[in-house]
Amino acid sequence: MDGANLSEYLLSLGYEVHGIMRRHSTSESQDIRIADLPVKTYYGDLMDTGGLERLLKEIQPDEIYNLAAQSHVRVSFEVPQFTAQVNSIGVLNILEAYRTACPQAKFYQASSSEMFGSSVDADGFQRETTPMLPVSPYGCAKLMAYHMVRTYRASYGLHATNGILFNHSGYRRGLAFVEQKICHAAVRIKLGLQDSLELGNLSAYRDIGNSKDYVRAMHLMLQQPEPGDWVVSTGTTISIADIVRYVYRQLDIDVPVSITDHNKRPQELNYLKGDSSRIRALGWQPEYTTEQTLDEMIEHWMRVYGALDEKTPYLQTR
Ligand code: GDR
Repeated sequence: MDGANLSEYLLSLGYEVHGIMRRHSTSESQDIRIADLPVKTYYGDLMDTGGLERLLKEIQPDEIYNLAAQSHVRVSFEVPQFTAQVNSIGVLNILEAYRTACPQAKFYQASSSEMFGSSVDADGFQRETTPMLPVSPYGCAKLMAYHMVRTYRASYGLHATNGILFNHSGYRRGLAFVEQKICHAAVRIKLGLQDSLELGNLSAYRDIGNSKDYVRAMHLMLQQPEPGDWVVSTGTTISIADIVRYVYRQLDIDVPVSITDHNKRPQELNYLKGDSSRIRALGWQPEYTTEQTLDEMIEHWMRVYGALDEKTPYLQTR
């Protein structure tokens, strides 16, 4: 999602965009979200150090955005070692390739609010200075990467930056993430295509922005004379139960939610609300509220299911 939205934004600014993608056995779906964009793509993987170095040498980018990860928090409990390999060692691999092949470039690392874990400041916010106490293999792995970026910045004078992004979404969001799962299921329930919604923990709170706003923040960070670490968030928070209530109300439906263990995590991050004053002081602010982002997703699925003959490669490969 962020790769596609960031590509779109950079292209609109006149950038030439190169993207690395993993090879899947279903090759028709691996670049589905950027298929319509003039992005030059290459096969690559954060584990393939030689390939990363060769590509960076060849392309000589001005800016590098590392958005690659095993990005699902619950799944990180099922594949903790793989998650640590990709989300920690993988970042170290790309930092090494960057340092060797194009140290004059600027580097962005997709750090995450999941790094805060159980830690909240007394005023109810998380910010750049909040202690980080992750509660998932995903959060632990992202935290190591965050510190690697800081270490490489300080040790080698690289323009290496962490964006500490809180949850963000939009119509391109994968279906495994809760707000997209809810919007998709609710539209299907509305249209009589499905009769139930299965979720895990409804009492967690998340600060949910819009990916289109957040990719602007990523780019803004790399335009700063000095690298740093910036929180990106809306400053509001909503429970999963309230997301369900809002989406049901928009669609005028009312179906009980079934709670399944399969959708729960061994340990939950209960509460996120980010203070993004530092990046707002640079001129960034979100254009979308959480509710407007949910509306965007509801409308997307209504359009997809309302017009199945429409050319919708996004749907066809799901
Ligand atoms: P999160 O997003 O873990 O915050 O990480 P996710 O949407 O997976 O979960 C948000 C909250 O919803 C609860 N939940 C469920 N979640 C999922 N996926 N599926 C369910 O059925 C369900 N039911 C309840 C979760 O327990 C949790 O509390 C996202 C990812 O995009 C990360 O990559 C990113 O780093 C962080 O946001 C910021």
